[in-house]
Amino acid sequence: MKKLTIGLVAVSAAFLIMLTPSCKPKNAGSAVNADAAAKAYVAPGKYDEFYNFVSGGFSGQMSVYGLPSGRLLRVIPVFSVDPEKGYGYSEETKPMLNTSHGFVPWDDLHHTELSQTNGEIDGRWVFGNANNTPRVARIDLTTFRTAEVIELPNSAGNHSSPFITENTEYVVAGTRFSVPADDSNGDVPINTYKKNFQGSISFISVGKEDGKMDIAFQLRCPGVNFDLSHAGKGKSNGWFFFSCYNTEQANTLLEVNASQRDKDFIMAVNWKKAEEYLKAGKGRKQAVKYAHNVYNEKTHTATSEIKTEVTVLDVRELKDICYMIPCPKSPHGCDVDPTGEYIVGSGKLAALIPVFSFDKIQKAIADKAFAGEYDGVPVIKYEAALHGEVQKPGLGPLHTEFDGKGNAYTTFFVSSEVVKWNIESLKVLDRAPTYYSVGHLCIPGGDTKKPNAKYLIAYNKITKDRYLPTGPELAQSAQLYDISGDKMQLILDFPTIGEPHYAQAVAADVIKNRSVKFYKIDENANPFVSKGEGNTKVVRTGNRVDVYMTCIRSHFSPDNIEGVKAGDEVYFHVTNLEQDWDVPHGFAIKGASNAELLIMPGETQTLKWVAEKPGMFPFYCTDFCSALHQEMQGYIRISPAGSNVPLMFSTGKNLPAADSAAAK
Ligand code: K7E
Ligand code: CUA
Repeated sequence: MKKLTIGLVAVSAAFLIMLTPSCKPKNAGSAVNADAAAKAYVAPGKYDEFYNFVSGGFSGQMSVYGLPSGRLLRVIPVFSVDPEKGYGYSEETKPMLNTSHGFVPWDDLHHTELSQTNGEIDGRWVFGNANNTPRVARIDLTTFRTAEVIELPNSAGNHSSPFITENTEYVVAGTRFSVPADDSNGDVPINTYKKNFQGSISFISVGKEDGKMDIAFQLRCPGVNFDLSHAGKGKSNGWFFFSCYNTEQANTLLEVNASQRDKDFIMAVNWKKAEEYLKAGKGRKQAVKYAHNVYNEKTHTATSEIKTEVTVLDVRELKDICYMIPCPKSPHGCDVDPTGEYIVGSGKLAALIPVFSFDKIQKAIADKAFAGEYDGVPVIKYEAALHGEVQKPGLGPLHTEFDGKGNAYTTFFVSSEVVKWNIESLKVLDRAPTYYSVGHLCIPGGDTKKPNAKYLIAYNKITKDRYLPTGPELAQSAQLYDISGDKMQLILDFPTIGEPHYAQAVAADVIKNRSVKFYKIDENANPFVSKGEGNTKVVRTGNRVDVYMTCIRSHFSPDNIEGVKAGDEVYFHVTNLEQDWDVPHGFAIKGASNAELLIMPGETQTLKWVAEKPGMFPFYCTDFCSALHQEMQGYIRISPAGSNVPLMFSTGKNLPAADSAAAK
């Protein structure tokens, strides 16, 4: 949160001040006692009970923690290059970061969403959103790798994303920024927002077996900011709910100008209806450009395809797809309880939490209990949709998850706490301080039909004095609570990578036995594979040199290469011949301007390296793989352009002497 600029005036100043983080809660020092700490203790050699998939925020990655220990198990590169793993640097993975804007090496990942079957987490995939250059990624949980990335046209700031339907039929993504449509002239005055800007929601279909994503259709919506969303479930399956702010349609100083109205909206979307219209041919084909990137597990190679068309349904014309439900005030989170009956809006600037009833929404639609239209979309009367309000819950409600026992847990950014309340009675039952301003929260399965409500994790935006100082920026933090009893009990703090937003967790058993241990070398279909040392070679084509290399404990083959010349483009295609769990080898070469390779057993990865000048260039394995890891190395000799040193390579024996100077 930024400090208030002097000069901003009265109207919203009080609310804005509310939004700045609170001071340090009292008793911050003694939050955890030894008994509580024992609950988070996972003995050496023991596994955690849960996997926790945490968004990395502006790191663009996703991190995987074990719970309850809070141990960091892995960082999965998704939308940002990761030199540690060669992601976005190896020739095979570069296409994953291709977009209609070209290669984009960074993004901002806010939300993780695990795939579901029948409204329960099935452990197959986890999705993530790119907030900046709008994309959705699918991570395969057999490999913990990004398997697919799809870009979203007509979007900017893909924030209310990626949320899924209860059988993962769709991953849904709403644009944060409204912008002119991609096929219209965007070169218009900014203050023509009301006339020229539009909202867009993408329904991305997901292949039942292979998970393959495709943009099934988009909804053209009023120009507002879509913030978050969740699918209906059970009785409300077939519907999707989006929080909207800036219904003022302001285009400048939103902190004031988008806080004018007493109520913004939750937009209810009948996606089954949209499907009917789509079938009936009511969609308009629109010319657009977006990238669709897929990683092939057989070739260990990604491809990127630019697609050129989407089908758009205009909700201002097809009146019974979307309905606006007034929601106080600048709603952020939009969460649906496990029964599918209750929809919770969390107005950042509201002093209460409104809870809407799906049955009442249906009745209001049937009775036409409307209070007019908003930009062509019917507005349901607030009272007609409302189940009730939680009164005085706290300040700055953001997000809600559920325990499956009739209770909801809401985070409060301003008052820095998690508040437990009963969904039926709307009574506050418990509150627990967080240290400090909390954003999202996660209960394993907490947005599904079957929460596993043993723990709750709060993801905090600001940690102040929880950790040792680390310069001007402190570690971001997660806090773990035991919620198995009536009262929440804080049991652990752990720092996180980047800035955590949403996270999801699932019982370890759902995932751990599916984990791939290594790639079968026989099935390696990378065009540059060497399936044994006997197949290794070095091939020159003009000034391109392809090195077909293998690695196995503890040498490369070839490990002596001569006859490469300054200016040559050298492609090291390194195949890891190991067929054992957890024996990666690394490959790094002096002067490489990209990264290392980290090659999994049975895999082939390629590093491009330009031989800039004559000299001797060592390469080595970066991953400690055996007692003789430090011996795992080699040399490539670079001769001047035009030299006569013949192309030669070997392992375990000397190359015939060729003297570059003498050969001239
Ligand atoms: Cu951090 Cu989900 Cu981007 Cu709320 S959002 S906190
Ligand atoms: Cu291979 Cu170290």
